[in-house]
Amino acid sequence: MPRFAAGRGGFNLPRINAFIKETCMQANQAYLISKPSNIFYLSGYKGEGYLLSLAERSYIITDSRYEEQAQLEAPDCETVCIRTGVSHFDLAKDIILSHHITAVYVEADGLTMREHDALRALLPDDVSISAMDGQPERMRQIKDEGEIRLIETACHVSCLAFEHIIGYIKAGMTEKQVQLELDYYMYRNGADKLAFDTIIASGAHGSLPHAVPGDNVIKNGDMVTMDFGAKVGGYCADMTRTVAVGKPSDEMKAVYDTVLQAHLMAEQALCAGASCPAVDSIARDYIDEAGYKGRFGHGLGHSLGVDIHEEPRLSPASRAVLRSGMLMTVEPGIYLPGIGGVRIEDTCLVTENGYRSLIGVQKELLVL
Ligand SMILES: [Mn+2]
Repeated sequence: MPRFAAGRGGFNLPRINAFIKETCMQANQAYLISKPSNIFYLSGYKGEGYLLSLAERSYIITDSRYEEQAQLEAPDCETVCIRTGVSHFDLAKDIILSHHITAVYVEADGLTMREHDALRALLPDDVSISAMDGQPERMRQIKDEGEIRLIETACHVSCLAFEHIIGYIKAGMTEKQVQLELDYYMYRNGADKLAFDTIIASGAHGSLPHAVPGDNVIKNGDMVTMDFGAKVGGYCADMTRTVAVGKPSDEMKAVYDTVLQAHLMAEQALCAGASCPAVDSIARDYIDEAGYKGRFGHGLGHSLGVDIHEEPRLSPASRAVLRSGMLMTVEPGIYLPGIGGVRIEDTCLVTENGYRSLIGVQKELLVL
């Protein structure tokens, strides 16, 4: 598998410059980024610490364990390291004061109250601290070509793992066995990490949308839902397939057909300009009208990228509109407590005229 080194060789200087533009950053302003996914997105750096971005220069504030890594991964930033008696925020304060910064912006969902209070106590009263306006997350909604390539690769690795696992699953295995084989296969075939903990849910366990694979033994006639994804070069894939091990019941077969139809109809509706709640309701209304009202409890899908769940969401509560370059999952499900569940999920690229699914494996019911 090809390896991708996002963050090497100046790749991120355009990102930092775009961030400066997006925030309309002034010479007296500083942006303190503490969420690892935003630090990575903007600078390329994957380790611990903070990114302090100023109009004229950006800094990675970290410790000696990460010094060399930060210099390699974020060559466009200056790396500064804490030492005994000098904390991350002491270093931030020195940079802030030496650049005559009067306004510091932080991530409202990135700093703990303890961190906020420590920073406040260190800075002079005439330096304000306030929440930034979600600019990194806003930028992350639209993926560039490099990001799309990484997500495609992550999806490809995930699909290879699916092709492998359908030849492996047998009645008598536990969910945990299937999970270990799937995860191991992804790691051996190009995954740097897993995008999230793999879900394997068999039989009645399938009614839990986020089931944790356990010692449940897969029985003949069970449906098995597998929700998983590789992470490659810092970017996630997300896919779900439900397969039958032996002939399923007529009831579960009908559930499968309904979910598949809802999935296909919703996917067809993906297009730049489509409203997120409208796409959600295509799948939801179909499932409701098929007699499963209330059995599809979660949203239809979500965006993904550096994180497995990003904005926007395909959900009734969303007010977002799809744009070209967004990556969205489409994952309707039906969950029947005590009986089982079905979910079918693709990761899709939204385009000007429609969409392109990055998950190239069969959706019609596979009976193993
Ligand atoms: Mn998902």
